[in-house]
Amino acid sequence: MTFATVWYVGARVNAADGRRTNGKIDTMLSPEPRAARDGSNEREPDVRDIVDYADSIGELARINGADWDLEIGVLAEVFAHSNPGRAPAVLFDQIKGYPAGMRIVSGLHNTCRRLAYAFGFEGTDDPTVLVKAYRDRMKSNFKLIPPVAVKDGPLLENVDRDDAVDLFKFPVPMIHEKDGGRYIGTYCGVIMRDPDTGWVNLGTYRVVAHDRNTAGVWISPGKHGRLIREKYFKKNEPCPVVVCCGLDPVLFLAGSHEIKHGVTEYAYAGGHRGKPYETIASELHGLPMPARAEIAFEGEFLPNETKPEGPFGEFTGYYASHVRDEPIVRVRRVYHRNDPILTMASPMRPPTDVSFAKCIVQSGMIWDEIESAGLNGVTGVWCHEAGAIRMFIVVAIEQQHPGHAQQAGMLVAGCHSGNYAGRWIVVVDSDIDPSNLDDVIWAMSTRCDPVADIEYIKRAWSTPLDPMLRTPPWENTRAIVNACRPWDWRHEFPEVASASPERRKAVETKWAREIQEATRRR
Ligand SMILES: Cc1cc2nc3c(=O)[nH]c(=O)nc-3n(C[C@H](O)[C@H](O)[C@H](O)COP(=O)(O)O)c2cc1C
Ligand SMILES: [Mn+2]
Repeated sequence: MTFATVWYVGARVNAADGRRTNGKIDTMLSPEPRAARDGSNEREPDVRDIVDYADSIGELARINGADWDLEIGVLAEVFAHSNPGRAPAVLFDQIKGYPAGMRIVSGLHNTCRRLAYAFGFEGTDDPTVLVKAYRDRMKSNFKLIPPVAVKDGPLLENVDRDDAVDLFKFPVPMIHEKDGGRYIGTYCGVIMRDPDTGWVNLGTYRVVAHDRNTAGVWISPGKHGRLIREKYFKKNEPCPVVVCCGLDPVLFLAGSHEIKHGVTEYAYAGGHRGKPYETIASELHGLPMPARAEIAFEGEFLPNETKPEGPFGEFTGYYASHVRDEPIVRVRRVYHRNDPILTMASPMRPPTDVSFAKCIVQSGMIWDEIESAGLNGVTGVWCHEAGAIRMFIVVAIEQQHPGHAQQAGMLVAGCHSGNYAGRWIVVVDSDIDPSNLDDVIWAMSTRCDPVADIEYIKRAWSTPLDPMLRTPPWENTRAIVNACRPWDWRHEFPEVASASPERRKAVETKWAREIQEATRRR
């Protein structure tokens, strides 16, 4: 095993990282995609570009010689847990039993810098700056840009047909001991077309390789791919599908977030790139595949054929959905680049190798949706990694009217990006940094009466993956915690014991050298 690049930054001091901004974001990033601004970056970065970028900034670890069987998944976990939100991308090569060049990457975009690069923002180390940049882009100049079809691309460098199909030609990892199989699709996009409208959906759903040409996909009830598949099955027809399991972060983030029903994730991802994605029509069903993807395979879900699927680690950090019979895909085409890179998201107790970036994007999406719904005075939104991203969401507001905090909490709970599989929504005042758990716990501890200030929403959209649910219907309860100063006596609420910003600045300036010396990282 070799580490070509050893990458290390001292322990992460949660998202705020020692910075005290009193909830205010003091740096701005241009919302314009980089390419649109300076004309560089002729095409959108693909997986390899991001690997190279990570390497160029010292954020890539290389591991040669690891086993696909319970080593690569565990190493991904060790890296992700060693330094949450700051861990390097890990590129596995010379995988046991596979030719050199058949690679796997974990954590491709899971730091601020790599995510900023993927989205075309300037580099920053501050997650709240990125959240704000995302939201500014959505607010100012974001447009959906539909993909364009091209005839050829790197994905077609190798095409295996029918009897030549073998999913295990790739080093499909066995991630954890208790997993029910080798999962080829984790950091993936499952592409299907609505038979009535022609809308193409690309969703991230886990995909197991049952055998050389059979795959199983688990899709939660209500997810777009499931709604589409049900339309075919209702007519007793096979459902065409392409699984892309080597794709760039922007497309992955589009696929794994709640993009509106009827909007193709390609157009959302293209909007962030500022240019259309190039897609190639798949051979059998004409489904659009990303031309620069690493690996994709094509076939059909069969209406009456199932196989046991699971258990598999889930985003909550558990195996909650156990083993069930799920539809299978008969795989008839495999497309891949030379020396392909399988992209992997290793499911584990959070934080994970994708959760930091997911928190940033989901926070930005929720902020965008609640403002679009008319909410005023939002100063921050943060989804916490420890809350499995979806289950502990904090929104900060400048309270402006009675009921404002309640409105904010209800909107976060009810908007499309905040609704699925949630649990806790905490509303805080604008002097609280929502990404800083010390701030949030302080607010919950000192500005909230649990009896008066917690509201419940019952029968909300959850999933069999919710560890607290054992049987259908997959609905759960949300708690909206109002941890803002009570509106009606906010002016009499005890004052915070701290120096005024002016006083603090004056003292900090006078004692700058001593402060720097005393607080330097060791
Ligand atoms: C790494 C990762 C794995 C995921 N696995 C699944 C899954 O197996 N099944 C599922 O329904 N959703 C899964 N999700 C969540 C969906 O991708 C997400 O809900 C997305 O909105 C689905 O796309 P859709 O809205 O087009 O249905 C996963 C998300 C991530 C980040
Ligand atoms: Mn969708």
